[in-house]
Order: sequence, then structure tokens, then C-alpha cells
Amino acid sequence: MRKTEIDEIKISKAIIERYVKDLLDATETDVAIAGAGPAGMTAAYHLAKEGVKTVIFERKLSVGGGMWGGGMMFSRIVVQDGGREILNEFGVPSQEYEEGYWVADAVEAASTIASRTIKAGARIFNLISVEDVMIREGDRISGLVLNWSAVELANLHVDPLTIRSKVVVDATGHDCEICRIVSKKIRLKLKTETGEVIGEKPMWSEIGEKEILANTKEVYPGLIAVGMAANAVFGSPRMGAIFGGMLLSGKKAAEIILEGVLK
Ligand code: 48H
Repeated sequence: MRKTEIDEIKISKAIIERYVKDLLDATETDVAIAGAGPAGMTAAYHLAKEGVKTVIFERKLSVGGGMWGGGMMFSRIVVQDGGREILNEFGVPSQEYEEGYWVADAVEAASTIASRTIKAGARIFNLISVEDVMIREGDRISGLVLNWSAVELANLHVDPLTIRSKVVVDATGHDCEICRIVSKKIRLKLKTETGEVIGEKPMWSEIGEKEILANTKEVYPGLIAVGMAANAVFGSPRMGAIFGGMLLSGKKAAEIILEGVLK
């Protein structure tokens, strides 16, 4: 007979010990991703399923970034043919609205992508914010500097902790926070036309979705830009509630890392 008695202290110990064990394991990783939006999670999924040790740090309580809300809180997303292939791979159903415009339920898409990413072996830590990067020889980005989002929100003066990774991915969306940190601290060194964050351009879905793939690349030694962050740092337009580019960009980031940066 298994014990039925429920002991609060055992619950506490189980949570603390298991979490700390996982966090300790994350202190040395192959790929560290800032942001668990659709782009960051798709990158993590494709890396983890190839056996690459991948960790995502997400500031918010929820993962999924801007996907939950669809367009203007109409919780449906649109993807084009290429994006639909990735939705299919995740097992997210979609219906063709007009030729080349596939519609999916935003909640089903975000939750399924999160689940498949974790089941592929990636670890997601929510409620942790990336506040800086670690550099090593040649100013290569070699890790992330972390703090509890609660510390950030309360504006407390608490020093952060650091994890080491072979590659860092900026998947922080419109704000491209990691690129901005690097640009601010190591001046004029980003691989953009100006050496700095150029900034996102106004809405133009066709161009935004096209350029996001070209923008998904190494923006600084050891740092890959993905998703909306890639368009923001390289100065391409936003695209609205079409999410195919985010998924395709995530997959491309994983391919770049698998083919080049990690070898
Ligand atoms: C930890 C952080 C930090 C930090 C931010 O915004 P996201 O959904 O980003 P993408 O690129 O996966 O998808 C973009 C898409 O949602 C979108 O906004 C589109 C298509 N917009 C088009 C338009 O025209 O508006 O996710 C980024 C995630 C969020 O969950 C943030 O909380 C998180 O990153 N994040 N996590 N440390 N410093 N900064």
C-alpha cells in the first residue's frame, strides 16, 4: 500500500530540490535562449530533438510570447504554406481560409508548441529575466546573466547569477533586448549596417516575412538573432499577426547552430 498521508514539508522539499537540480544542470549548456515566444521555442524544439542541450529563460509567467492573443485579441493566427509545414510538424491543426492563408487557434498553437518543445528535451525556466551577457576571449558572447523577474519588477538591488553556453539566441521579440545590451556595452560591433540595433520598420507583412529569414543569423560572435528580434536588429518591417515567419525563423536559427556555430 502506498502512503496516502500528505506532508507539506515533503511537497516543499520536492519542489525546491527538483528545481535547483534542473537549474544547476542549466548552468552549463550548449544553447541558451532568451525568450519563450514562438521563435525561441521553435528554435529550441529543433535543437533539442537533435540532442543539443538547450535552455530557454522566459521573463513572464506564461510562455508563448505574442502568440496567445492572435491579432488584436482575436485568438487566431495566420501562417503561409511554409509556416503551415512547421505547424503540421508540431501537430497543430490549421484550416485554409484562402489559398496560402492557413488559420490556426492561437491557444492551441502556443500550448502545443510549448509542450512539444519540452517533450523534445528543451528546458524552459519561466519567471527569469536575462539582464546581461557574459563575454570571453575576443568578446565572444559565452553565456547569460539572469535574475528573477520579480527582482526586476520590484526594482530590487540584487546581484544576478550567470550561466555558460556555447551559443546565445536573442528571441526576445520586438525589443531585441540581448542585441541592445551588446550594442550598448560593446559599441558599434553588431553585424548590422550601422553596427548598432537599427530598429523595426512599420508594417509591411510581405517584406517583413521575407526578410526575417535573411535576418536570422549571427549578429555578433556567439549571438544569433531570431524571430521579431531579428527584424528589429537588422531594421526590417513588422508583419502583424502572421506567424509563419516566426516559426520558419526559429527553425532556421536551429539549422544555423547545428550546421555551423556548434561545430
Ligand atoms: C527573458 C524575455 C526578455 C528577457 C523578452 O514577443 P515574442 O512572441 O517574440 P517572437 O519573435 O517569438 O514572436 C514575435 C510575435 O509574437 C510578434 O510579436 C509578432 C509576429 N509581431 C508582429 C507585429 O507586427 O507586431 O516572445 C518574446 C518573449 C516574450 O515571452 C518575452 O516575455 C520574452 O521573450 N522576453 N525573456 N529575458 N530579457 N525579453
